[in-house]
Amino acid sequence: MKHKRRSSPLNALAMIMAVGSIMTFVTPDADAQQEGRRRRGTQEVRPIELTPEQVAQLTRIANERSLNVDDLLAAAKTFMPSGRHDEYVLFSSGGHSGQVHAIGVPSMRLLRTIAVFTTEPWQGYGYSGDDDRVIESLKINGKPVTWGDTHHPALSETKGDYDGDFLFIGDKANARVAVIDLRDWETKQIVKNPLTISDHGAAFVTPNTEYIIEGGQYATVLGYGYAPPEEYKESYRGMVTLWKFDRAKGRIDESKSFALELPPYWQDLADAGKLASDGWIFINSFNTEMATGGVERGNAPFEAGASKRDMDYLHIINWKKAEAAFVAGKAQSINGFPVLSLSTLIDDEIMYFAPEPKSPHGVDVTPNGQFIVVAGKLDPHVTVYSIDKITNAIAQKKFSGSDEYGVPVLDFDAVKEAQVELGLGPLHTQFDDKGYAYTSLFLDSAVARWTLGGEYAKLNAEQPWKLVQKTPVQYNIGHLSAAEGDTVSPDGKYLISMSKWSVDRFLPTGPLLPQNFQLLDIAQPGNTMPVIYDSPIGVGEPHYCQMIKADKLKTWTVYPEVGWDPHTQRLAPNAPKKGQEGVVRNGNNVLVTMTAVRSHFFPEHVEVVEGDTVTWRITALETAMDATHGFCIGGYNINLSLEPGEFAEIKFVADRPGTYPFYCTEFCSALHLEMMGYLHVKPKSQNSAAIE
Ligand code: K7E
Ligand code: CUA
Repeated sequence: MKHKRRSSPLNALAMIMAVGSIMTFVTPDADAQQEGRRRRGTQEVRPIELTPEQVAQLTRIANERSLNVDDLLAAAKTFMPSGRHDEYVLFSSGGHSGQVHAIGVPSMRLLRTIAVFTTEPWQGYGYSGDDDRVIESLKINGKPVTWGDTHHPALSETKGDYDGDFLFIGDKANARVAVIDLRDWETKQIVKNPLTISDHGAAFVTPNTEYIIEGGQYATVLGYGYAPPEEYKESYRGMVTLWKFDRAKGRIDESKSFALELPPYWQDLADAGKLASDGWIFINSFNTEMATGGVERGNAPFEAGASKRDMDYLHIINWKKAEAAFVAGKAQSINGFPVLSLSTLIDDEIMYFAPEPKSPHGVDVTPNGQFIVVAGKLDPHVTVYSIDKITNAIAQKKFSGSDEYGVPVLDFDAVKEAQVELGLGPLHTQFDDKGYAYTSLFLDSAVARWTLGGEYAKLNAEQPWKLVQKTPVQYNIGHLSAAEGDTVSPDGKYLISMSKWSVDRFLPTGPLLPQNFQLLDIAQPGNTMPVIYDSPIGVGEPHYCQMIKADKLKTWTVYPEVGWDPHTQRLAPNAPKKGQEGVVRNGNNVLVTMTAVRSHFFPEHVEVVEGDTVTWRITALETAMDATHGFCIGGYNINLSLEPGEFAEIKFVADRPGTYPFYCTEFCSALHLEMMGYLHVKPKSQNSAAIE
């Protein structure tokens, strides 16, 4: 039943007429906007030859701006003329901003932030009123946890190569994993690990994205249990979870996912084997001392207790055998989630340990899968293991003993391929196409280039397993990322140094300074590896990023059909259609059916009564690229982003009477400011006279 205010000067007929007159007025505006864009295209590309006058001009500008020749070359390598697109896209974690940032390479321009674990109004992420889908997905034990600490993004892979379909990322603070669909660059799913509070080794994928790996970090009593620190060894446990990915659905299938119980060491980063090592997962650990800290009780602090031993354990896990044990029903349920016990891991020969030097951090598998590189944090070397040596040692039972929980420990010398001294504080390693590896040196503030051995030795002029050079970075690099650097066929060319401290690199921004992403040109072999761009990252503290060739992405620029629901990636059956708009009351429930197109909402007046439950559906009728509208209702904490073709639904109880302007929050057109309307929430006391 439609209702209207008797006294309203805008009766339905007048409203329709007003809309009609605006439409005729608006159409030329929208067309002119499109036409103007077509006229201003990209500049023409022709080979250049600098005239003596131009050389003189360049020289003069360089001198005026105090630029040297290297600076000019760096500018030429990174500058993107207007309208030209970058060759690579870097998907970066946003650290405790909870988001993912997409950056073009080599220009280093920030293209977009993707809202993941933190609500974000520009994208209408978490601002659709009561029962918001995002808020629901962010709930832990019934309470919304509206931020995350994103560390490791992982692009989906097919045969060990980025396929450009999906991106996964872990939330270290809350042990969650998110799935982002790279057709519309939106978060589609968030799963919470039922075993552990926080994690770290997430997300990493197996070579065909069969599983998304989520490794733990700080041991707890699995399944949200409790035990005092005195019972650490008996009751606390580590874990790694294998989330099964259903590619056709584009979702993690929780019913086919399972975990492995690990000793209460602090598992750190993980990587999946590929090619030669396909079927294996490698996970670092520290605090194999099982220190329980307690400075307040006069004990050694964690930092000392957890660094006492010279060796920790590289966890070597056969995930195909683990999967077989899970399918065979060998898992036990903890907090409703299937877990393979430590004894199953030992009995079924699923997991082995290899000693690794002192509190390692990064573990990275070479593109051919042959070598596993571990970087030691407190050890100036990287330690390289060979998968052939590991599988031989397992077959020949070359063990140096077992750990406290009975896990067999492989003999270090039997599995070690090489150790290469690089410098202070090695953390993470990446690879290129010329047989080089690149390791971040946190304490040295440098990127080390070194040579791999085996089949890689023939790809460059230097001796295998040798440091080639170090490029200083500013300052204190954490992760680094090379073009297609985690695939079976890296591109080389570009490397990002994710420098944690920017100190004096940029204008100060108060006491909170941005991070510094530095672009290194790694195209030349040998000892040439200059930094060619510094990019302030003032949107969080990124940890890891991955760089994909832009032409692998199959991005939609508008939704495939008008009335599209991005959450289901399907046409929404109840999406409002043009001509069906209206306001329908059913008891205390009011259903608003609305469309949005440049430059009006239809309807423009919505009248409800205090206490009504309002369901409000909007379809953006636009089909032109970039014709996005917003929709906000001030005071009700509501804001949507309505991209071309998108359908969205909001729900709220109209619990405060008043006259609420709603408007389009995206400057969409010349008449954007007029793209508004009123929500009239009539006080209950005046209601009896109001409804016909
Ligand atoms: Cu080194 Cu979480 Cu990968 Cu930070 S981690 S840097
Ligand atoms: Cu639509 Cu502004």
